[in-house]
Amino acid sequence: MKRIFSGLQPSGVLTLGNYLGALRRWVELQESYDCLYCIVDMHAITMPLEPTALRENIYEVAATYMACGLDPSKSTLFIQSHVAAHAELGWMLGCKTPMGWLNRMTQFKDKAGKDKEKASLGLYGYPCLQAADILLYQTHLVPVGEDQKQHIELTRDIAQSVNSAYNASLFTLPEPLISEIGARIMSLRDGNKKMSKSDPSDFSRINLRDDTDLIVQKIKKARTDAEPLPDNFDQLADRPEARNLITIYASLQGQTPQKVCETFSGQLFSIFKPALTELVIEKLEPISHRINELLSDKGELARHLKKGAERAEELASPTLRNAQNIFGFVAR
Ligand code: AQP
Repeated sequence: MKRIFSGLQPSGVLTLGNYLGALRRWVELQESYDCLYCIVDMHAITMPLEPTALRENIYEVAATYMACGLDPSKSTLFIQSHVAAHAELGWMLGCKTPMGWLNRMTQFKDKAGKDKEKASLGLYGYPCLQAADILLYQTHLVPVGEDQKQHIELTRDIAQSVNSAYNASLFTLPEPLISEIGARIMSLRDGNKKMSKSDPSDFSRINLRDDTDLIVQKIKKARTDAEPLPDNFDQLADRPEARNLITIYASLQGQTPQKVCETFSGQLFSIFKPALTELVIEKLEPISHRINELLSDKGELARHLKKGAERAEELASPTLRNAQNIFGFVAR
């Protein structure tokens, strides 16, 4: 059976972007693949984050995974730092990755901002740890949003260069798996910026745990324009905010954006926004309700995560040992 690996950072409350770009797809995939879904806490500390918030977020992400439909009896759900092989292989791959490759990564440029001198080494080396996450499990497919495509390509480059440097087939070359619709959900305040859980403005995103009132307010305040909606999605090329709201609707409704344009053709946002609000609430309310239920028993969540980590460790161990041997380390 082909293997899938993916992960989410517990860097905040998960958003509609995380759901549509990643989680929803993961749930479908668990029916036909051997899936490992990780809570990548070691990635989350590459940016400033309070320890108490991180701990809360980790449980919250675990509860969100399960509330969205990930089933611990079908998928391996675990916390990255519970499997030390991630850090070990991450370091080894970092030593084999030219800085020139890392310098091209747009995520580092976006997250480091203007003051690169203050960014951490961890943020710069993030893609090497991500490569380790994926390569440890001989992963075939990595379901991600569009924003992560570059990192998966880098993972392939690292795997290929290590395999050929040591003339060994140490790592399987993974492929990204990117949905056609919902792969890039944008901020509600700026249609050219990705919806992100760490954006300082809460009104830039819809969180999976937002209550009905907040969803109503956020969609009401979402930036749009005064033009009516066209009957053709392609005509929204220069209207990023309108394009984004149509994409969200289409993605949640399981329709093409073109079909949504046909339905709402000629309508203003005063008509479209309430329809979108209703749909978002209908889809997210059961999820947020279930998250709250699951969070009321953290012991149970921890038991699932422990079992997941045990399986992940078993799977990761042969690849790590092999890599250590090939690199020339002496076995203990
Ligand atoms: N806006 C988005 N649209 C579609 N997919 C998205 N993803 C994230 N944002 C969107 C997908 O969610 C998965 C996990 O992301 P992550 O937590 O590892 O980090 P990220 O991509 O950097 O996501 P965020 O929400 O923007 O986190 P912060 O703010 O901490 O950086 C990935 O598959 C990603 O593609």
